[in-house]
Amino acid sequence: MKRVITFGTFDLFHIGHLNILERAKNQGDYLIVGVSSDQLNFNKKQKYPICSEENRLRIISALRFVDEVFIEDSLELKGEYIEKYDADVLVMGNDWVGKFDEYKRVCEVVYLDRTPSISTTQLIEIIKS
Ligand code: C2G
Repeated sequence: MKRVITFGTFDLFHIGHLNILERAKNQGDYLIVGVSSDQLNFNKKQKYPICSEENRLRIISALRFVDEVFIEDSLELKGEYIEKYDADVLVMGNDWVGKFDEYKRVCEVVYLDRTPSISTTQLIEIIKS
């Protein structure tokens, strides 16, 4: 059984999130998703996501093709998470191309194309205007 791991904030869940998770699952048999904590997002962007980590985690865990979820507390712990969850494949969106190549030592690393023309930031801008 091939175990796949991926990470993300998944704030204001949209079709780009759905596409990447579905395609991540298709890279193997069992999909584990690390949902970035509120604090991780604040540290990275100086703002909190709109939806709380509890709610983002519940949304992701309700998806048919997601098998397991956990809260990702730090971007730097990817190696530990890969080991802990015994992942064979790390999937990331192609906005991260090259950034996670160091994990090729421990598992397969796959970057998938993002869905064009949609993002949480863009949704926020449209709603605001
Ligand atoms: N995504 C996508 N297409 C879009 C928007 C997002 O494929 N139009 C993908 C991203 O590439 C990512 C996932 O959806 O793989 C989640 O996106 P974000 O919530 O923006 O998460 P991100 O900030 O990339 O991850 O360890 C990584 C961190 O957890 C943050």
